[in-house]
Formats: sequence, structure tokens, C-alpha cells
Amino acid sequence: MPILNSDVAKIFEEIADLLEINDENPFRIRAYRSAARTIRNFKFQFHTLIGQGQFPKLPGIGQDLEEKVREIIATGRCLLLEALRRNFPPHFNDLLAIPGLGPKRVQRLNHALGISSIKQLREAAIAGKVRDIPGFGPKTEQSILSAIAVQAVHSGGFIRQTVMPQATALASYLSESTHIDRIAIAGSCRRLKDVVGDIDLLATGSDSGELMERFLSYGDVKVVLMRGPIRGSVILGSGIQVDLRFVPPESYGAALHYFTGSKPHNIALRQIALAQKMKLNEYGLFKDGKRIAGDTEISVYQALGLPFIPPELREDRGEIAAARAGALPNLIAYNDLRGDLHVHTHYPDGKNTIIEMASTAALLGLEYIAITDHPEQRVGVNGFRRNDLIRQFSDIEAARKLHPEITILKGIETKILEDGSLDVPDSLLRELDIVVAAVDGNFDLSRASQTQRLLRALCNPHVNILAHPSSRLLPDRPPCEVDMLAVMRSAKERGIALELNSQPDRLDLDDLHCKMAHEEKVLIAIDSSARNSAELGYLRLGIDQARRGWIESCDVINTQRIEKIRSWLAQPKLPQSSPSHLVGHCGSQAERP
Ligand code: DGT
Ligand code: CA
Ligand code: CA
Repeated sequence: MPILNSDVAKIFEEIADLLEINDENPFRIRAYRSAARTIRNFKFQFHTLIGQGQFPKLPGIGQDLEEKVREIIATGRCLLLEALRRNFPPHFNDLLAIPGLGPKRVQRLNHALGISSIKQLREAAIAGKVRDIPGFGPKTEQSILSAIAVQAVHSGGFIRQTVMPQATALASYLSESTHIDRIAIAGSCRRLKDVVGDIDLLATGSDSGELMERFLSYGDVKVVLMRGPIRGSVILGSGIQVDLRFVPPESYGAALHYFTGSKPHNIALRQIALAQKMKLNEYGLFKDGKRIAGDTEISVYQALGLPFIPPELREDRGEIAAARAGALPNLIAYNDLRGDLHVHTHYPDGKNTIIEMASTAALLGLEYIAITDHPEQRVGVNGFRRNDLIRQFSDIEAARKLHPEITILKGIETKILEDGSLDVPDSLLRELDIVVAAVDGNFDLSRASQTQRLLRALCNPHVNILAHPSSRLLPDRPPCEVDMLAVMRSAKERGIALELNSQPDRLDLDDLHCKMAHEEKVLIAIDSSARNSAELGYLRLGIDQARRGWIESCDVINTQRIEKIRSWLAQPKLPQSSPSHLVGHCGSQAERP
């Protein structure tokens, strides 16, 4: 891809912004800004001219700037910009990207309130602190909040788990309106996405006016973005945007379908309607100008000759073709899990004892759990001590006596070091029922090194589960660069399960990797990695994610009974052998563990 004039101009503008925040020489700042303008408006592309051995003479672009342009065209980078960026917190640029926030304002926010990220800015604006900074005021504070909300909609910015209580509280408040018959949470929340941009609500009933009044006067509304007779948009105290739409009862199903999305799924379905000479929109499904379906969602699918497609599959990732062929996955159900193979007890925050974890798990209907603390959480920072492991063994024995209704496995979570070796010696791993291995640092290795690291860890004969394989942290830490397909194939060959970690800020594997795992027929373990007994409830989020990833019960190792788990764990893993015949899969003739 050639570097365009507009790319060069963007780099110069960012340099000018950062120089301005640094209070550098105003002439230098102006030079970059005006060069950016000149370059953006120049009628020939620099990369073409430079490629022909020319460089145009332009006002304001002297030798220094010419060298910068040549550097950017040749390398796509600018060392000056990279040096400037290193002096700023990583999220400073996100702040500059908010409409209305130039370098001066960003600098003032930083000086006055120590703000260096959008998250901090949102919190300060919601707390009403921004308005007191000279040059800001309540109006600017509001427009900052709406700009952040708009940006979240575009970047998909809130962890769904934190959003749902707000969505359900608001929906239940609205449903108290006497003129409302039905109200639903639609959009990406209904599709069970891990991260969502906003909350979409849909209502039907006899009177939209009263509903809208009620909506706008909800106690947690901070900013009203839009008010109309049948639609409204607000921002709540958390900074999230809510869109509310009212439709007549006969359109409710079609509207629910439309506002559930995803957009690509809707578009694909509309094409199918068109091919059958029908028209599909949020008001219904129409043939020859007559409504033939739309009061319920299922009526829309049926009239198009399709079975109901669960919302979590509606991403235009093959679900429509599968529905047509009668081959939709038989998605894992919420009570299919029989155990949790990654559970902590010793944590600095809110630790629960083995007995407490076991009794809660049993109450939740689980038949087994594996206690898998990190070694340093058992022994402090001074490294691993065998005695501490032995002590936990005896704690587990005691808990087993007290709670015979649940099987408690002795496990560990071991770190995968940078070279792919583990931080616990094999001699100790051998004594455990189950070993969970995880990357816990060095997230930014090259793709090749990261892949080698994981593949080497999978070669350890004691590893049973590769935990949170991509190491992403929502919403900000991106996944590691890794060849996940190679990792999956190796895990499958070695009878190792990849974890779908259910913590709301992990949900790792993500939905696409779940689908890949389903297609590759690699085993998955849906685990909570709970740090206290309440977090065992996160397993539900893991199942949400699994369903988005087309996962069936038979893809998941911990839907099996404990006897099968034991035989899976007992599989020999010879270095060169391929134990795949021991691990069957949905519909295959091989025997599952
Ligand atoms: P989000 O909010 O970014 O997490 O994702 P969604 O899917 O909730 O997107 P949102 O809130 O913009 O819109 C909700 C649904 O409304 C979306 O999933 C599909 C539907 N929708 C919105 N705009 C369009 C459109 O232009 N065409 C079609 N066919 N559907 C749309
Ligand atoms: Ca949405
Ligand atoms: Ca929306």
C-alpha cells in the first residue's frame, strides 16, 4: 500500500499536536500544521513523484520537512513522532481524537485533574469535575460526554457484563409504564457480544408519548442526545448511550429482528426476502404491499422458509446457509456444564477457602472442580515450596470429606515462561490431577516467537489445559499475536483443551476462535478461573461466548462426567505420539474421553 499525502499530513498534524502539548516553539508547531495543509491539498501524490526521482518545491517545506516526508514515504514511519509519543501516556491520542478536544484542552485536563485516558475523562465528566476547569464549563462537559458515548458506539467499548444490570434496570423501570405491553433489550446486548457499543431498547404498546417522557426523566439520565415521538437517545451516568425505539404491536417481531441485528445479518436476510419478491424492514415482511409476517420474530423467519436463528449466531458468519440446510449447531445449553477445571482459592482479593468454593460449586449443580492456584499465591513471592502444595493437598482431603457430593481435583495454574518452559518443575506437576498453563507476561512477542512459546508449552507432558490462550484483556489489552490455528492443531493432537475463560474482561477464546475450535474439533474447557465463590457464576458468560462461537456440548470437555474427565487426564502423552484417537468429537466414531 503506498503512503498517501493524507497519511503524511496526518502524521504532521499529530506532531504539531504533541509539540503544542509540550509547549514547544510556536513557529515550529505552525510549520508542521501548515506543511500538513499544503501536503494534503497538493494535487500530485508524493510517493509517485519520489518514485520518479523528483521532489516538488512547495512553500513552507524546507530541507528538514522534506527529509521527514521522504522518511514517511519510504518507511511508513516517522521517528520524531515515535519519540514524541513515547513521552505521553498511551491513551493521550485517544483524548485528542475526541471532537472539540485540541492539544491545549487535553493539556489542561491533564494538569488540572491528571486525566490521561478516556476512561478517566468520562469519570471526571460524570462527576461534574470538568466544568470547573477554566475554559470548559457545563456545556463543554456535556458535549465531551456525548462525544465519548458516540465514540464508544463506534469502537464498541463497554464490557457487556457491566452494561446488563443498567439495561435491565432501565427496561424494568420503563415496563412500569401503564401504556407499555412489551419491552426488549435488542442490539449487540441481545446477541451476547462480549463488548457492546450501546444499549438498544425496543418497546410496544398503546402510547409512545408517555413512554418517551418516562425514558427522558429516568434518574440516571445525564445527557439527552435526541428526543422524538417514537425514538429517543440518552447517556447514562456510566457514560453509555441508550437508544429507545417504540413500534406498533403488529411490527414488534420485525422490529425486534431489525434492532437485534447484526447489520450484516439483516442485510443478508433482506436479500433473501428480495429474491422471493418480498420486502423486509423494521415494520414487517411484505408481499405485494401486504404484511405477511412481523408480529413475532419467528414469523419472519418462517415466512422466509427458515428456522429461527438464535440472536447470538446472527453475525452473517454462515448461519443463514446453515439454517437453510437444516445444519444450525445444537448450541451448548446453560446447564450442560458439569464442572469447572480452573478455580482459585488463595487470592489477595476476596479469597474463599476450598470448602467454600466446593460448597458453592455444588450448590450451582457442578459435579467437580479443580483447585488451580498459582504457585506464588500459595507461597508468597519467594518461589514455589513443595510444603505449601502438600498443605493444600491436605486441605483438599479435608474438603473432600466434608463435601462428598462434589469431586475436588488437585491442580495448579503454571506460568508459561518466555521460552515456553513452565515455572513449576515436572517433578511437581506429576503429582497433580490437572495442570492449567497460561501466559502471564511478555505479551508483545513477535507472532513467530509467541506461537513457538505456546507450542513448546503444549509439548510438556503434564499440561491439560491452555488457559486464556490469547491473553487479551477487555476492553483495552489486545490479544497476543499468535498463530491460533497452529496452536489448536497441536493441542488437538496432544489431547489438550483450550480454555474459554469466563471472566467478563477475558472471554478468551473469543467468539471467532471458538468457531475455529468448533471447526477444528479441538476440545474446549469453559472455566471461571473464579477468585471467589461469587465468580463461579461467570461460567454463564463463558457459555454466552461459546454459543456465539457455534460451540456444542460435545466440543466442551467439562460437559463430561468425572469418570470421563479422569480418563482424559490419564491419557499418556508421549512426546512423538499422536493421541488424537483418544479424543473423539461430535459425530465422529472415535470414543470421547
Ligand atoms: P454495537 O452497539 O456497536 O455494539 O452494535 P449493534 O449491533 O447493537 O449496533 P447498533 O446499536 O448501531 O444498532 C442496533 C441494530 O440496529 C443493529 O444491530 C442492526 C440495526 N441497524 C442499525 N443500523 C442499521 C442499518 O443501517 N441497516 C440495517 N439493516 N440494520 C441496522
Ligand atoms: Ca447497540
Ligand atoms: Ca444503538
